[in-house]
Amino acid sequence: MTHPGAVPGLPERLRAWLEAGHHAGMGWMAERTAERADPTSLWPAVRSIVMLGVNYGPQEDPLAALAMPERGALALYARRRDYHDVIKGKLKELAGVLAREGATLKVFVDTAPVMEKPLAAAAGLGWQGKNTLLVSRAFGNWLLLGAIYTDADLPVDAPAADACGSCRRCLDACPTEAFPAPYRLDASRCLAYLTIEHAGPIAPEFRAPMGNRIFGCDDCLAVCPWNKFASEAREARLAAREDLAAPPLRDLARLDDAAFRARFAGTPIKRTGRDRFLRNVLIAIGNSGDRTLVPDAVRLLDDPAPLVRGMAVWALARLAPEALPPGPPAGEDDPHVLDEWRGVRDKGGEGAHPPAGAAGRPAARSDAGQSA
Ligand code: B12
Ligand code: SF4
Ligand code: SF4
Repeated sequence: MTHPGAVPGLPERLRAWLEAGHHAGMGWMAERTAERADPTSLWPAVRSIVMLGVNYGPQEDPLAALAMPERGALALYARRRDYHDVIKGKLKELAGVLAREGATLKVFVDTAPVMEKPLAAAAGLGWQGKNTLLVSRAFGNWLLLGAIYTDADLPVDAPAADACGSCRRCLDACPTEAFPAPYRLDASRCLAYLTIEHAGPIAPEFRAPMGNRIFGCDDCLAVCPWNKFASEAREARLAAREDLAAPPLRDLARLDDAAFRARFAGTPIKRTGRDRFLRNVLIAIGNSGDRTLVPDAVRLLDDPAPLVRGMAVWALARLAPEALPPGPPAGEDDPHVLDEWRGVRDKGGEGAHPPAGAAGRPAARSDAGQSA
């Protein structure tokens, strides 16, 4: 538990992040900044804040799928039911108890401008690590957060001290060099942003480093030494779905809109929509080195969605340039798709560069910034 003034300097830190453009295309982060950085601006009556962390610790190595380039790697949080629903349910239970004492309450899980990590750190759940996430001595990096604001005066906890020390594993593990400095993240370079939040084509420089990460990224979480104290998630409603541990890219490339919605119903993946997801799957196919996936990429050259057609061009140019027709089909007039075709022509084909998966491993940090 903490109080609304527990993190002085938050408005300045948020402003610096926004001024640096580190929110990328998330325009909503630049709106309602006063409410985000100061709980009393969001709700003047707030006196105390209860922060909740829900453990979603993995059963196995969360990065195991990265060694299987013909399969997709999904962030751990996404391989299960949408945490928003689950945490909101838990917060409401807790809020019910406080409400019986006569308090007024508001419950938030990403639903309002609330800075959950610094508030959770102030409430003693852990500290913000150099990867910017809330790291706990008891659960490592695997806590999802939610908040209750209340007008009741509750006792406050002491904040937890930063225990990163001289470690910088998370910073060094990032495949796209998304940390301009410790404790600072430039979302425009982060694969979690690019694969989930970003709507358009992913810039070429990030495609090879993506490897087979098709929804989110756990690299800077999974390498943290504090995870040795983590335990497996106990909340049954957050149990991981086995079919999402490392799904074959072939199956994912065949999803139409209805199949996509059915497969990912109730998970955070559904939110991105089929076209954005297929964009990511095609980049993974391009990186896979698995030529049995060529027919699927060829078929997607004719997909109704320009985002998908464009990435099919890139994937084939990288995986099997000889399978790519000599130029765009007559009638192709989407500027993004035509750009991809131009890219192939100008560079003589991405296939000139060995796909990341060709060596049996997905692209790692050393691939960042290479031709893609
Ligand atoms: C926007 C957002 C994103 C963006 C930007 C992430 C970011 N780091 O800001 C993107 C899309 C990239 C993203 C990615 C992910 N996200 Co996100 N995201 C959010 C969201 C909605 C807001 C975060 C925010 O306020 N950012 C603004 C910046 C300015 O705030 P900040 O990160 O706290 O930045 C601080 C530092 O810069 C610090 N600072 C600056 N200098 C210094 C110096 C020192 C010494 C210190 C200590 C601090 C410091 O000051 C800032 C303010 O505290 C929150 C939910 C919420 N409402 O809080 C979830 C949230 C942070 N995400 C979450 C998760 C799980 C993820 C992913 C792991 C998902 C995945 N596997 O793909 C990745 C992790 C990437 C990463 N390393 O951060 C969880 C994190 C849980 C936890 N244990 O921390 C949250 C809290 C959602 C939830 N309800 O559980 N996310
Ligand atoms: S989530 Fe992945 S891409 Fe984003 S900062 Fe962490 S390691 Fe880098
Ligand atoms: S990996 Fe190291 S530097 Fe990064 S959050 Fe964990 S302890 Fe801190």
